[in-house]
Amino acid sequence: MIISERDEIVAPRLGVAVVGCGGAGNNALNNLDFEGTDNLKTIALNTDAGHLVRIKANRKLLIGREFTGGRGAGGNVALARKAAELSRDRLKTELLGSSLVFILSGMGGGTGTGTAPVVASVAREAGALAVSITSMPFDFERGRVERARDYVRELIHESDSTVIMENSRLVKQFPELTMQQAFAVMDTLTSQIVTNVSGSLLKPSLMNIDYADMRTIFRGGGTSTVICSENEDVRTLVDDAARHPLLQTNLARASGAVVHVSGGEALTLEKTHGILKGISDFIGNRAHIIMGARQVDRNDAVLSVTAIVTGVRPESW
Ligand SMILES: Nc1nc2c(ncn2[C@@H]2O[C@H](COP(=O)(O)OP(=O)(O)OP(=O)(O)O)[C@@H](O)[C@H]2O)c(=O)[nH]1
Ligand SMILES: [Mg+2]
Repeated sequence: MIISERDEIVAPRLGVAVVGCGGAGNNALNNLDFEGTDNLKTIALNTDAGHLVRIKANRKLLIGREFTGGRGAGGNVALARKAAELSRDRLKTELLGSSLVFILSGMGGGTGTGTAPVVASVAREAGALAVSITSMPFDFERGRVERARDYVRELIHESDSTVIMENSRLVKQFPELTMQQAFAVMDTLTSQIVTNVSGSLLKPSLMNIDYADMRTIFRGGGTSTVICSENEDVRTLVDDAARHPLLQTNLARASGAVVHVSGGEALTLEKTHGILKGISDFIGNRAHIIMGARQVDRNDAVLSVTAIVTGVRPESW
């Protein structure tokens, strides 16, 4: 191809979409703070009209009204899946133009379990990288645990990468937490991952994450886990991240990681380097690691790190 001087070469603008599926997915979506992030779209999808009303999102899709009356799927995965399948075209229209789609859900109920794999499949059809973030039920949720195990495989199959957060793991680590507090921990983690990764793709950063690199990491990912920590001191920050309750102890098979560091004025080049080096040391040098760093508007000295580590299977599987 010959490009004349008058031709302007414009890099295509990246777009990110975040889709909340079912109750848990939409609660997590509602918790996100995307202020000032252009090119980011939030979509709330549910069979439950009453829950959708309470969610803030750029688009709200009530699906399956003809068979649920807008009252939720009541744990019926097949019904929710059918509702999502019938809404593929609407969904695809919403997702066209997004390079990265995060799909948020909690496994174990009807809507999140049945719709998240369909959303992931539509996202990929629309040309996007589909990264699902889902939670597995608490052990005491009985029937839901088996249902979640059966169906999460579908989600993994349809997504480029699936971040799995196990509620029961959190309980073992922090038995004093109430269920609502445990959900809040999960929702905060989801929020940090989604906002940091989107931010360092879309916002000007000290070190931007490269979309092509991220694609490579997530494409080979399978299942992933998340870690995060906050501290003023670099060493403590890295040690806490390494001991994160949701982190699988066996990182030997980790194939990649997307690591993001942020902080206010305290985030010097030396500290950024120290954190990134510390994190890559414990993830191991077999993994393909990409990094982003962004200075944010905060006037304390707290630094924070979040990472998605790919190729890590939950221990209990
Ligand atoms: N992180 C998080 N997890 C939740 C929350 N609420 C429920 N969960 C978990 O997610 C699983 C699925 O629950 P919901 O998302 O409410 O179910 P749903 O997908 O709306 O399914 P139906 O209501 O049956 O259509 C539960 O078994 C819980 O383990 C929440 O607010 N945050
Ligand atoms: Mg529901």
